[in-house]
Amino acid sequence: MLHNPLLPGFYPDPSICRVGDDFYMVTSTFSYFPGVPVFHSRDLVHWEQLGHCLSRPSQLPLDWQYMSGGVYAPTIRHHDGLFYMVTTNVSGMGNFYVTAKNAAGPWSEPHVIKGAVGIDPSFFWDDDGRCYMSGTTDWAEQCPGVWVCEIDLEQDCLKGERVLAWKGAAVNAWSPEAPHIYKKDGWYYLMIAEGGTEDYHAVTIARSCSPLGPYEGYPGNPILTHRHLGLNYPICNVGHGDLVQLADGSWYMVALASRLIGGYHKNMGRETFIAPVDWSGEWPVVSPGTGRVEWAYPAPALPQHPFPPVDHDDFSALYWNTLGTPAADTFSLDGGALTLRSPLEWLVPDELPRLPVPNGCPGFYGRRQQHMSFSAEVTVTVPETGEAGIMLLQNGFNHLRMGVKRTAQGVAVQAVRSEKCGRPDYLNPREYPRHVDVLWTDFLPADSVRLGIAACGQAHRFTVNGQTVAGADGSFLGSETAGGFIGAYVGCYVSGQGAEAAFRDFRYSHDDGAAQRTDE
Ligand code: 6LW
Repeated sequence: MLHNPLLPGFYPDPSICRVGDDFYMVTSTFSYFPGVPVFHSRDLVHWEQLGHCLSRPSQLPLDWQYMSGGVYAPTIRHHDGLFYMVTTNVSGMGNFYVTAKNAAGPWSEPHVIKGAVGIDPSFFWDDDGRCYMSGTTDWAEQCPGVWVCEIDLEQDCLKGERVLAWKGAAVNAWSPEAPHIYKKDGWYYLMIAEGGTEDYHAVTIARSCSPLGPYEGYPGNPILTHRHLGLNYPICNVGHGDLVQLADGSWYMVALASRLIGGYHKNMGRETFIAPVDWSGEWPVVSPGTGRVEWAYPAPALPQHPFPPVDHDDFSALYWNTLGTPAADTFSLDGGALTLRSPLEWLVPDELPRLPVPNGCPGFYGRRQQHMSFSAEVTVTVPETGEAGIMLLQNGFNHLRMGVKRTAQGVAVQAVRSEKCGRPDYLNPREYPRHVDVLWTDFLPADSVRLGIAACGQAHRFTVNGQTVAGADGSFLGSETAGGFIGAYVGCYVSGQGAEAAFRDFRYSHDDGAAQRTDE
């Protein structure tokens, strides 16, 4: 079976392409480093991560970045023996692409595309070899819509004027974005997302006899949305899709959506889902028969190709990220042990969730929360200065953490809930009240301690050496209250000027069975 979510956890804005018998997929990563993970599959069911498109600081500068800044929606395509990944670094570089002969890398240095405004870039090659770029109009432009323009990949610039190709299906459509062009039966189809990335999200489509338009909307739009299913439907905010055609001619769509945890709370952010598409007629029919994204579908008729399981607990696994671009001395891995360094006390200042250091990581190394019910534990060596521990991080303001620090009374162990709601990622964070609650404190005569955070839905528990010491509701950890575009990470943190801490034996386990996928 094909199970949803296809990529559980914070894997938004999926883009997919096929090269022969192999499928490749990328997703957006905002301020996490390395950026834009690349996944590979041969059957659409099993996926392995090959690496990242943006793995060097020169490809992904993240200076003084909001956590929801950085890298927005990527597109992956393959043309003439080369992979192209085109995306936007919204806080500096703008629209750029990187190329690779092998999707596992190495990927090139960024090619910044001159004259390409807005976000959500995509490439389409016509049969005559010309390449067209599509993207959204800039937020500052008067007319929201998606644009198309021929692009010169020798000079990395647009050829001629951008054409406002389509403004979306709805009258005064919100946030027309995520355009991709496909050619089928002589028509150029322009598929976009509209309605915004929250509960009005939708996928709509138009077509033209020229890649530059004019595009005419499908009268049956949208082709996919859950906007009419209400805020209790367990898969919500479906949109931002990309299509792939299999060798047998059948089609599939990958799209982003969120699983709800205990109400309209999307702690894990936007995840990657998949649905079959019947495109035997003139317009694509997504998830035929039900019209909504299901928890499972029959697998495509392809030979099964599983991959060996990944040890997610190994700090060197590809799933681990720093928050921000790490400086050379930010962290080191020695065998199974991690040493993490912080340039400053980053859990206090009001400037967060903007990354508090220029082109640097404040002192966080984590992996995505991928399950509604999970448990994570790590052994922390008490740092000489500063504080270190385990954290379930939505952003710098909104997190649960269990940490240790040296005090005059001895080694203090604390469970902390930090909340600052009111969409601080978009607006001036100072305008919103922040609550930092110390839920539990004790003093231990130890130099190292095993700290844990576990969740069963929104009921979160803090553990010390395997014993539960405190609990907290976690429903403030979703972007619908915390703001921004990202999903929760769980990992190791250290905070304090020059503070350094060692971590070992990280364990992440989960209890999500098939039943919990449906939020039962
Ligand atoms: C992305 C836009 C969107 O660029 O959210 O859901 C933005 N869609 O297309 C950030 O992921």
